[in-house]
Amino acid sequence: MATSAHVDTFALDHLPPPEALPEFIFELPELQLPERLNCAEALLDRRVAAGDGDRLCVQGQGVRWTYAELQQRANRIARVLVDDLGLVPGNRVLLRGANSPMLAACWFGVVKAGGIAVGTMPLLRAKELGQIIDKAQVTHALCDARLADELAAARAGSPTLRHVLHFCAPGTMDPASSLEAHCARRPPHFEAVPTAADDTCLIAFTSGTTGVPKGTMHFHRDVMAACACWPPHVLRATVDDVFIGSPPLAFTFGLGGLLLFPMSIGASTVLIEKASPDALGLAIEQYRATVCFTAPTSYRAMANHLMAHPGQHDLSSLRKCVSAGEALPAATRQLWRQATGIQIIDGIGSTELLHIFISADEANARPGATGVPVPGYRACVMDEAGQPLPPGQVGRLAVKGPTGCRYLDDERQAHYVQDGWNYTGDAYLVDEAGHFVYQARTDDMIISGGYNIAGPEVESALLLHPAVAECGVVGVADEARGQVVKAFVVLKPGEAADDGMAQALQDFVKASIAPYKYPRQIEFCSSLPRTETGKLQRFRLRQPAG
Ligand code: 3UK
Repeated sequence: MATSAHVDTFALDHLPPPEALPEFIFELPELQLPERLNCAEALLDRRVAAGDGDRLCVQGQGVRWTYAELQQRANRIARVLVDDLGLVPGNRVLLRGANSPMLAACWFGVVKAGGIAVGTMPLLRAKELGQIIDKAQVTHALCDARLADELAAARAGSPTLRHVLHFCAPGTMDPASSLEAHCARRPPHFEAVPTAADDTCLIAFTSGTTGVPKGTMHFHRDVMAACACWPPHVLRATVDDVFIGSPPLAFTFGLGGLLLFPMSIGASTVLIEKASPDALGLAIEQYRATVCFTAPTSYRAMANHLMAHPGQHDLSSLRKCVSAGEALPAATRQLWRQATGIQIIDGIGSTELLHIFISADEANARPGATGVPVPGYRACVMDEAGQPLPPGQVGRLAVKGPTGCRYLDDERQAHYVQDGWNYTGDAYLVDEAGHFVYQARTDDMIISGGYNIAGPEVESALLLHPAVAECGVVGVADEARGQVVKAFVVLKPGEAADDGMAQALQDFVKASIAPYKYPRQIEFCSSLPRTETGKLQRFRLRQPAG
């Protein structure tokens, strides 16, 4: 192994001990990576050196940058970090902003300089930012000026954070102190720091909804491994594709899908700030985007909109659509196909494993199933004792491959990694054809009257009813049955939320899946609680109303 280029050894010092790591496998020829590797150099500088500098790379917020232009911006940012702010390789740099070309330039600037990028979701408040800063011992921050307040509040209690620069500063801020002003005073050249392939370049915090956030550490080689597995084997986009989508770059689903993967093939990406289903539909049309990444609910909302207002949006440029973050209900797959003709590519990934490890392309998609292990990965459904289960039986999903879980100084490492396998916390079964079929998060399984019931299966059944816009199904405490199935249902506009509707929905579910799974309780609501990454917050549905 090449020696580390980190001068600040914080990441090295806080990796899990070797015996707590998952097994890593690098069997594919494309996973034979060099020992010296800076992934920013590999994705950006090499592209420019190969003569593709004039190709369009990133657009959004009124700008269009070629690869050479992004490189120059990243170089100036790296110079500012090193020359003005004293960054040394291994320092952690917090990034805060909605998706934008400038945020992408910051990511590449940090990583070229040998820094460790720490992305943060735009909606995080001071308390959560403070936890992240403390956990990752963040030393520097680059922050969109419009999101400055919460970071300023967090900074008061976070002594490690020494330097903050703002970008996109409005007229009211001192323009000379902005990141852009610093950049203008620096040359557009910067040689990437020759990091080791196993130097950490990214600490991604989980979008977990409870407890202290967990930081997952990823090496330069992990980034290149993620680019070498799912994108060429399943997505198979081309250099002329225009990527677009909603997940924040702070979420590794967005970082990969909207930045690393397009750049790994010399394609271009559109980074939009607001990506509600409406805004995303509009942007797809405006930019003639061809490859879209978003969550299942967003496809459902866009499809419903398209069907309700035919001809209003022209999404004919789209050719590939990727769904991840939570299970894709068969009804949503079908609806999107009806609305656009496109078969969605579903894929399960996790922050711990960086990106997607089980998926199916358009030709192999099976409604209700996630797919098969992505080349480079192995997956297995295990019983409680860690033994593989036969097809058809529900157990715990275990995965290994070229990427894997390394929590930053966290006892929960022993929970995610057992016997060299990454346990994602999902209950799955493998069907006779070898497809992995999602059931539920293991701790979300509903046990009612002795039966195991997976909430998402009931949700999928309800979503096929024409009156249902969205729904969430959880178990609530019940004296007689232990738990009973309860559905929270958002109806489409104009539908009546009354007892007759509840009865109709119950009958509808009983007619399509085993009757004991039907929701004994139904509560109508106007929206469902979701994370910034589109995941339903089931724990909030379980809390008694109040
Ligand atoms: C769930 C899915 C069923 C599953 C992610 C793609 O979601 C991502 O990372 P997170 O750490 O959450 C991981 C958990 O989310 N999940 C994700 N995708 C699916 N469940 N079908 C799916 N297609 O519980 C998993 O354990 O937030 C997704 C790429 C990168 C990611 N970080």
